[in-house]
Amino acid sequence: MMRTSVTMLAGLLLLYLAPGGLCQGCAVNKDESPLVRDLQKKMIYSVNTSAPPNPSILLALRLAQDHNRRIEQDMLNKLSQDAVQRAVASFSSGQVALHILAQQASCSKPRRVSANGSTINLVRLLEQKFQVELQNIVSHGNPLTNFYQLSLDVLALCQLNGRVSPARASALLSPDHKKYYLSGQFSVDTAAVAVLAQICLQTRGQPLPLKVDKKIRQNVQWLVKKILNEKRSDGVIGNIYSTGLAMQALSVSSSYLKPGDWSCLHTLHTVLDKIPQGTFKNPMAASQILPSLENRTYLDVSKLNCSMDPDNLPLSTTRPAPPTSRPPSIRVTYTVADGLNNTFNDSISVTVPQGSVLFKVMEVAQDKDPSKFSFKYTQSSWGPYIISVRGLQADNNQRTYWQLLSNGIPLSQGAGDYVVYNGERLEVRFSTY
Ligand code: CBY
Repeated sequence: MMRTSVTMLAGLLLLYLAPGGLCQGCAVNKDESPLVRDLQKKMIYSVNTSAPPNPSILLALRLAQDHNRRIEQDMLNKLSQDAVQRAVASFSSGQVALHILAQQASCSKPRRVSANGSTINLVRLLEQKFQVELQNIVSHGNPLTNFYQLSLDVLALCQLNGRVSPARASALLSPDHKKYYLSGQFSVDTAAVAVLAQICLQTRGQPLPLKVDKKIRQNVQWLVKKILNEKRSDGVIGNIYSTGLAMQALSVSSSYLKPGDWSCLHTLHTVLDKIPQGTFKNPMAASQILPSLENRTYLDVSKLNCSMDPDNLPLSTTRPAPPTSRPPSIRVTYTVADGLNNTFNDSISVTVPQGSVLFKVMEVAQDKDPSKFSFKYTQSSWGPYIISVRGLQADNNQRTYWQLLSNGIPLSQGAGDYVVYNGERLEVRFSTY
């Protein structure tokens, strides 16, 4: 009897001392929680009826402590409708994966999503889309999308016990420059989701064959080391927009960390400091940071108990009013360049109201001189994504894209979010990643 209690106590102590472990207390305290609630409310207000519903937002809201049940139910219904209507043709594999996680987090069954009298099996659809991604690797050397989405696919299939072989998945997510680097820069976001996916494979279902288990350990060890290499002195990992996913990855792989490798609380406080500055204004950015503020990860979605949710997040019906006074004008230089074949390189001076985003600059330039500055974009979950400038189009199979730069340095925000300042030199450059 005595011995059992001693063993139990020792076990508890170990759990407490484990780096990044459950009891380390990497959660916001009472004083800080209004910041988190604020972020949550902004995400809810951002939902706009003309844009397609966004599964990352519901996923994040479901992982939070506080809830507004009516709004979450409403989002779930809209996502189900969208899945039934658009999934087969226009969803990428990663979008299907996020829809699956959002459904699971809402205690709803991703294998039977119904709306308007139709039903769709999202897990089967993902299995099919995942196969098409793998075929594209064989035929073009690249997946149809990217390794971020392949990792989301493995994560969602693993959580739902879908068809995914751990042996093949571990080969797919093995260390490789082409998989984890974008434009010569290590992609912390991609690595973080790859860690979540592989920890899922390790901990769900049957124990893995020794060889596969070893391979996954090696992969995770490499990914964790690379993620830690991207840690800045202020605790940001990669950039501020990859930090939320990196926190999730490091907190599920605490057994791979040495004491002192990472202070979760240090990172958490830096993130909290950025909330009032509007750094996470983009609802997609908010959705990727929120789970880490709640000390949760995407691996927790299967553990949520929806009937226990409090309905404690009241929303005021009046939205914050936009400012009315007219801001002064500022002037910037805007350049479009074909950085690969040097077929053009043109600049224009543009005047816009203070507080304008890069996208506005691009529109004004396009109006002034369409023959040089015309462009096309698609609406992504992050906002406008530039697909072509002056008829020159980005191509995933060639790994080409339109890179956004300020004074020669790549932006860490998209054209719809980046606020320009007076005298700035902005550029949109055709590049490879
Ligand atoms: N989502 C995806 O497939 C996107 C995965 C992702 C790794 C993503 C970042 C990470 C995330 N957390 O969501 C990603 N970006 C990718 C893969 C890409 C490539 C897309 C093409 C492909 N192979 O699928 C590519 C071309 C390398 C890319 N991102 C380009 C850009 C630039 C877009 C410019 C344009 N043409 O409009 C840009 C603006 C970088 C630049 N300076 O040109 C860019 N990305 C940025 C800044 C970002 C961050 C956005 C942060 C923000 N606040 O807006 C990002 C979070 C993200 C989205 N990209 Co990419 C990375 C970061 O900075 N931490 C799956 C889907 C289902 O949701």
